[in-house]
Amino acid sequence: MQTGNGEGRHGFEMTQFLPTRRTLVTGALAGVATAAIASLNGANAQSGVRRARYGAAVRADALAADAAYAAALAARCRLIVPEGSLKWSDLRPSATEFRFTDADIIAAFADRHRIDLRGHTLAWYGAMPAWTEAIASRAEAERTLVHHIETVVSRYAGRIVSWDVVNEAVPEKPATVSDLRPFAWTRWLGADYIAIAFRAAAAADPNARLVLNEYDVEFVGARFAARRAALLHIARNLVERGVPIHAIGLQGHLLADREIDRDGLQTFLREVRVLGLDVLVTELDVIDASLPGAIEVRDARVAECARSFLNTVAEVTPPSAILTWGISDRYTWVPMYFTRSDALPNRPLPLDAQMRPKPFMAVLEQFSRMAS
Ligand code: 9MR
Repeated sequence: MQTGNGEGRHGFEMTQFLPTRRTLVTGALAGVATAAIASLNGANAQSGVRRARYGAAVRADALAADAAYAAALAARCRLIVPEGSLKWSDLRPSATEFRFTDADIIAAFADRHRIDLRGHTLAWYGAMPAWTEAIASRAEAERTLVHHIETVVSRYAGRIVSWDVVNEAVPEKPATVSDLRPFAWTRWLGADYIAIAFRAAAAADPNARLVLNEYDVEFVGARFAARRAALLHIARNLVERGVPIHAIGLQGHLLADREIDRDGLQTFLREVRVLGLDVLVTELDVIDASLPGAIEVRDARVAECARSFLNTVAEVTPPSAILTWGISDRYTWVPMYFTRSDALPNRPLPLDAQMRPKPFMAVLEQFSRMAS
């Protein structure tokens, strides 16, 4: 099993924390972020290094159509991950076809700008095409899952440096630690689908970093504690059986009205480190539906929420990557589920809809290394 820093194709040096010119300029411009970032030097002093590379989830259609969006990604990201283009729903119109057009657009952009790629995701209940419901046996399920992973991972071997192999295996509200979210793979393969997926990914690209990705593990409350316990149970099981897994991905879709469970999350992260696993923040954004409408107040609260989360993580284990789920409020999934009652547009991401940096970006600059 590999552990370590998650270095990518385009280099990964351990850099001592030093504020960059951009950090200072943006920090000054941001103004309202000053309070939010004031305590960050403490976090970085504690962790000693700012090892996380910054990245963002990318939409292929927007990349092709929107030059300002493409420029913002190229200017800031050391890593990108397709937001949808590598999901089964997007790649697999039928049991016999693969459609790589959109994923290839994003991969070509990454190559052109010397940005590393992450892959999302090889097994996820949320993106199963309808045809998988017709799978009729354990053998067929295993064959289908393994064939998909072999085909997709080997196509991008050496280019996708890390994969969210299994996404959201834990049910919304697990009753026991071994509860799994039901879908086609659990129906036929039970809990084995997880090890099967990790082993197939490792066989297809032995150098890729393999990640178990999960959401809603950060907050105070019994449901979140149960989710941490269930996630740890899966990870421990894999490590004890020698299944190749390298990291836990904390999605980090932060609910602005919930308190981060500092003790609970840090205890969990220490356990993750004991297992020899790395930690990434894979889908960070701040769900602002409950926050006041006033933009300066809202943006400051969003930045503070992200800071509090990243600080809690970095004190135990500086993540090897921090990716936001999108880079600009122009393209975000948040209004699909969390529209505001005042009908104002959501502002969950580090750049606003005009690609201007918000206080959230200043926080990210304190915790991670950007493209330049
Ligand atoms: O942001 C993604 C959205 O555009 C898609 O419609 C949706 C379904 O594929 O998935 C969203 O991304 C999710 C990610 O894949 C897994 N974690 C939660 C993300 C937000 O819902």
